[in-house]
Amino acid sequence: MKILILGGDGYLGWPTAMHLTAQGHNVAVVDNYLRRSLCREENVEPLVDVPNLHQRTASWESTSGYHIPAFIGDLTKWEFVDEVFREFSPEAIIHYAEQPAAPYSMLNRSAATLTLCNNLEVTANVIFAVQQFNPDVHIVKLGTMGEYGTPDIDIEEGWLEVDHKGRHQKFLYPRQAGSLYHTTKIMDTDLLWFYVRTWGLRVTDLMQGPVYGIFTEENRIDENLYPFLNYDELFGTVLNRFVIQAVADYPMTVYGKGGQTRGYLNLMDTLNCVRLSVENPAAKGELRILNQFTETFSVNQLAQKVQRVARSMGFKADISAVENPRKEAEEHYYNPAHTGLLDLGLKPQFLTDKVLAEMIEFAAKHKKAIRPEQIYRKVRWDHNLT
Ligand code: USQ
Repeated sequence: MKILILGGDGYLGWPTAMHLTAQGHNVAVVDNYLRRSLCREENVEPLVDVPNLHQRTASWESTSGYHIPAFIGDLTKWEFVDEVFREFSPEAIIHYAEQPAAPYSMLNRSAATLTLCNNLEVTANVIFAVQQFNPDVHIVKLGTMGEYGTPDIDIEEGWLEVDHKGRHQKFLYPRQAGSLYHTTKIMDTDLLWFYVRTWGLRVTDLMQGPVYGIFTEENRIDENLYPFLNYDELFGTVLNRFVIQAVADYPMTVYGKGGQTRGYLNLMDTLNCVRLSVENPAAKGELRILNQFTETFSVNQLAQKVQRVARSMGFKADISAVENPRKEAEEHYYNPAHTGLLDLGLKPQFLTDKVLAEMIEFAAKHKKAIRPEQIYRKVRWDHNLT
């Protein structure tokens, strides 16, 4: 299939591009390096330097023979969207092109406004472009499990059947996010649902949990093909952070009581979930919602797993309960459904000791590059915006 990946420079976008070409698809990537420039502005950087998209596509082409055209530009600008769609008319679009970090969205007023405007404008432009150029195109949109929040009832896969005063209706499952970033994802879902009803678009909205890992089948051959591995408080996700903290002899930063439970998945599972979604498209006029994670863990459980494996490898790997900069439930019920992707054929790769040991080994190899001051800067979520 002809697949356009928006946000093709990112932690998920670049590995997805390689994976889909290796599976025989014809892929192009689009990015404006927003995440790179925000990291630079905030003085944080990934563990390992990541070459730019032109360099990475050239490295991938020389090792694999697959060519991936790269469009560099801003998808909030219609002229650029128009150019990309005219040059590469896709059959499917994978939309990752958003400011992806919850803590960054809570940093200050300009970060909040940027997150809101960027995420919603890109989603709107994707919808308008599909309607204008080819309404049959399947949009696969990366949403987040965080859209649901942590309600005290089971979380369903996107929808809730409601019986009310003797009548029945199916609604989007109630959403109540914990950060502005997560709230923009709810707004994305609403926009997509509106245009599915109005224009009969074909959409899959993937509610993804936090992702961990660095290796994929495609990138092991060449360090230049690795994705960003951020471990700072703004852009790093929790398990990647804990692995690097353990190696840096920095006590693992469990926020508050550590009972916060989420649905996690390996980076390789993200690639398979997205591929399965693209290869089995939603019907016309359907908003298909799939919960994208493989196992649930509390933050305490994650820290203890990392501690056990890291200690067996000679690291101290202490755990420290630090003040929680976020506003979130630290002990709560969590039971989300996730059968849709398994039904499509997903074979999960669970968080085994071997997977953790490999991540720890990688971090240890790059230990000298770790900057501890990036790890915990206490961006409080309940402060006044400035
Ligand atoms: N946490 C800690 N210590 C840390 C970092 C995080 O205890 O040092 C806790 C957080 O308070 C939270 C949990 O770990 O309860 C997960 O945090 P995270 O930073 O790994 O994930 P989050 O900010 O929710 O966002 C990440 C991705 C985002 C994606 C989301 C899926 O950055 O793009 O949408 O995971 S989910 O969390 O299911 O909404």
